[in-house]
Amino acid sequence: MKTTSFPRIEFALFCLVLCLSLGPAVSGASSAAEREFLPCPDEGKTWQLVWSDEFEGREVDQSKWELLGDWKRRDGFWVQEDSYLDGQGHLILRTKKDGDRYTCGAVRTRRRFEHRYGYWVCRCQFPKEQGHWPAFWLYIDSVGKIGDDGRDGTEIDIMEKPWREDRITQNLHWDGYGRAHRSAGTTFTVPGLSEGFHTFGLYWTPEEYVFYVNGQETWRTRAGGVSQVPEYAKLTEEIGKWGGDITQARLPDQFVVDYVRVYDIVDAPTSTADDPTRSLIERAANVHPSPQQLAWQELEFIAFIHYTVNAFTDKEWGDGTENPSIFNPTQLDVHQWVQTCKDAGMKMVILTAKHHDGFCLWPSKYTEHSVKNSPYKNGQGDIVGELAQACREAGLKLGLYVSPWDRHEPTYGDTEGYNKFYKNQLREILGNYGEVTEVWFDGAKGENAKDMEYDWAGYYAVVRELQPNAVIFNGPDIRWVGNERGYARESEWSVVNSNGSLFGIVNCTAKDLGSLKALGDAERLVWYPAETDVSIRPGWFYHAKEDNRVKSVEHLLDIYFSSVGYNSVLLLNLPPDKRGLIHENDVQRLREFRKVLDAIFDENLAAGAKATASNVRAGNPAFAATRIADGDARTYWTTDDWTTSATVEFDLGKECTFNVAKLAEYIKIGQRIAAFVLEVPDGAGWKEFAKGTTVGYKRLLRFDPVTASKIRVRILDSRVCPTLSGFGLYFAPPIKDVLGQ
Ligand code: FUL
Repeated sequence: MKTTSFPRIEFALFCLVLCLSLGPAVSGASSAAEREFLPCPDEGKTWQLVWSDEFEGREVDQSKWELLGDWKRRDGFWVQEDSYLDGQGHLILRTKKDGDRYTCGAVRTRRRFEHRYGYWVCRCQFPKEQGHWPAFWLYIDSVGKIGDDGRDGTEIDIMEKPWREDRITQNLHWDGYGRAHRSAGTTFTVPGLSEGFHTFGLYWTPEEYVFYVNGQETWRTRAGGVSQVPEYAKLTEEIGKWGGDITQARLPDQFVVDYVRVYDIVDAPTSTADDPTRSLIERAANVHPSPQQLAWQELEFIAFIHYTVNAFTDKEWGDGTENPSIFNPTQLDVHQWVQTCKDAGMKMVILTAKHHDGFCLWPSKYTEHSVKNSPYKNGQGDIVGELAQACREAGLKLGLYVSPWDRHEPTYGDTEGYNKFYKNQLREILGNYGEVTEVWFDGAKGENAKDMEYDWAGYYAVVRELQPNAVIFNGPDIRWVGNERGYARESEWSVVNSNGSLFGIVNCTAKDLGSLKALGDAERLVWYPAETDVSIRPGWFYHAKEDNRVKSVEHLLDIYFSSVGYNSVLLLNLPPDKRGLIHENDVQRLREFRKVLDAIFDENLAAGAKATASNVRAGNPAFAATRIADGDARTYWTTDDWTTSATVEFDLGKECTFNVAKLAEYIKIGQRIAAFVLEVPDGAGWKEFAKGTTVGYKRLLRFDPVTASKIRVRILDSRVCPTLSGFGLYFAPPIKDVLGQ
């Protein structure tokens, strides 16, 4: 390796470009992405983010990265288990001792993202110990080709740090690694480099490479003639003497990567600053869910369990004067509840741990009005604890409803006293039963309820402190769909303009929350998805007189298509009876409902269909139409920015008959689609057979049976650029055939 002396750091050759001038970014980039150092583009050009990983979530996204190993590498081994996410937005490449061998992590984007030119940048924090070193580099197999210098492929080391001191090296290697091997490089010191996070960037044009550290140019070169071929990114740890003596290292040690982003130079769009509508669209398109909101959305179908003294008094709202001795469920079986929910395909159970009557289903130490003074298990029962345990065993999530309106508690009405009491109860219930995934705050309050101010900010703070992964309903995370009938809006946008109030954030019952008009001044755009709560019976609580009024399968199916199928989560209530069991009629109806859902969605006739699109973002295969129906929800098709209408054609390979379609957007980066139609060939051209407005996480459509071997999705309108990460065609047989009626 040839090293040159440290060049002058030329401060003047870069500029700070705010993301706001970037044009809409197709990324899950966190707000950190809004302030990225980017080299100055030429007049009339701008930067566009074409690929990135912010390392959010819990698992490395293998549609982006290949985990290397397990195999020998230099003096150690690359093993897959040493490459993982820390759950705090970082990729960790760990170096450790494993028996008598040393292992470390390494990842690459080979065959997932290969790209030429542009600005490649990684933000990372270095390991502390000797004997191993981190690197961020680009590579392609043709580096091994001899001739044509490095134009046919060059190893581009944007950063390698084999030293403990504040020193790094940047290098180029081409014409293989044998006798023809050529290289160029630079090594230099940057004070403070060994502490904290730093960025390492490469601006690669057809004519030259410019290297940056923390936005400062460190090396500009045309060595090797400049690679003209797409290359992939590598983030690696390596063990070897170059990095010192590994036997002296205190292990494990970590190389922490905050993000990798790749930007391309594109024509600057007409300035959005002079065009308020365009700038609003751009902002709305780039609001995206938190990891918790995304995980919640993926649950799709969840259960509500309404249970309290009302099951014994035949009421919907208890008044708090009930004697706990009436609460006597003699056959209560949380396993029956959980199994019923699980069999129905529900992924979470939300229990009314305390309804408006104030009666607690756990033995709260803050009140006598609870199971501890009831005959249930002789006062030894704890339904919250029992349910939490049963959910854990069955792999279902747990949610808790704790009514702020409490008609029993004497302090209710005294703002200070009651808020203290309520927060104590929240702490008790959120701190003692393991993981809680959703906390349900009900705004209901009777007309004659005593006046007082709820401390919403304080309540939410308790949830965030004790259950940081929980989403808050009617708080900052999830909104009420606006009715209790089970129907979401046909155009259900998850991006809304908050009105600044803490509870509910928006007017949940408004007809239109998400259109550009509804976003209004758009001062506080937030991701705020809808949850659709509805009961399987007319009432929320069990009443024997409603045993024959359990909703029909047709009705439940209609609700499903209008909630899950309208970009919402369906929260279906199942009220246990006096025995403490979900009634046979409800269980039976849920079984039938599941059977019908399975009969519809069992076979996706579009799975693996050949797909082509009228536009693919930057012509990049990573965003090709083939990513839609590949069965992987983490890959998606998208277009260039401001290509707001486009078509995707699916070739099913054979004639199929279908009457249900499913579309899914890649909402991790926002919600975009505003209008679309589905079409099939009619001899002369294409004929429309179904249409819709928003898509979001999931859009389901029902229509009369269509038979075709080709189908086209025509996106008529979207915000900045549409995305699709899933597409399905299904045949729904008549319900009576499925149920053998
Ligand atoms: C409402 C409550 O008043 C009902 O009783 C029920 O719990 C429903 C889900 O929310 O606001």
